[in-house]
Amino acid sequence: MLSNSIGRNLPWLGTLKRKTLQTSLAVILPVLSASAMAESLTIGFSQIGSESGWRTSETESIKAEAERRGYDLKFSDAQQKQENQIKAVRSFISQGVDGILLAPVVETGWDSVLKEAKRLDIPVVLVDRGVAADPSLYLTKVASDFKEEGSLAASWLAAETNGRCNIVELQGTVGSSAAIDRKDGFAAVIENFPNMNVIRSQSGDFTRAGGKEVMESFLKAEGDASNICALFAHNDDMALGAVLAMKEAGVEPAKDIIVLSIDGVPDIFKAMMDHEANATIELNPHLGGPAFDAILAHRDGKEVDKWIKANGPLYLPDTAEQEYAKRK
Ligand code: GZL
Repeated sequence: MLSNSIGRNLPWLGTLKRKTLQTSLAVILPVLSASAMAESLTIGFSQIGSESGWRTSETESIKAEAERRGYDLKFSDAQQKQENQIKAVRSFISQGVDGILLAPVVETGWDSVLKEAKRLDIPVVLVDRGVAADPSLYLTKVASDFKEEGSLAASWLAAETNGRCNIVELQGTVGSSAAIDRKDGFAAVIENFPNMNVIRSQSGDFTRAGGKEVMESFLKAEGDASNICALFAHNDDMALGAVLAMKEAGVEPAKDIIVLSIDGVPDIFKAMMDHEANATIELNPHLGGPAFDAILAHRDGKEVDKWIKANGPLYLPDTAEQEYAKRK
């Protein structure tokens, strides 16, 4: 079809035999498609902050992927404040970027700024967390199923403790989809075990300092650790902070209290090698590729799924050394 149209519109081509034309097309088309692939985009990326080792890995991975593709990535670190993220998204919109990546610190409060982007047909891709907004307001979400992570964590703990365990829980950032859904997924499983109970639960805001501070308060409130069977932390950084608090209180982490968390950052594998952590569920930080591909697909007029999932497996100390070597 294309060969006919080229023949009609370029008379000099008319003298070429079909074979020659097909040869020409065989040369031209790959170049065209390659240049379409190498289309240089300008992308705005509103990142939450640098509260955890995982967050830093995610930022570095997305920046590296943009670099690899030759994109102009405009990066904003919101220091974990939603108002800074909204300001950054508005700035990207006024700069007329080709697409926006948003890691939403909390679930609510995004409708108006997402509508502003939609009005100008600037696709917004949610990376790593979700929003409580009309899905038509964003192109897609590239994130794990946090409920699945929570239920995987609880299922492992139930098997590990024969369904008998008093648990203290370090929740992530209040109002974040990661914290809300990990907590719900975990609770939905342990409610099937009458002798498994979350006896204390509080937010450590996904940071090491927060995890340490809250774990200190749990130990103080309990008087000693004998009534605590396990810690479930919504991320490794809070678990590592809690491990410090346990050691300062003379409690042996991973022995006196099981240490279970999520992210799979290098330091949690190091803690396993030091016999100070028991299990982690990997969270994939490499979200740039799927996010950028979704924007390209949108530009090509293709349908994009509303949720591009990337759940990871649970790791135990028996493979910690090789996992640490891969990640450090
Ligand atoms: C989850 C992500 C969480 C990580 C934490 O996708 O939003 O935020 O589990 C990070 O390490 O702070």
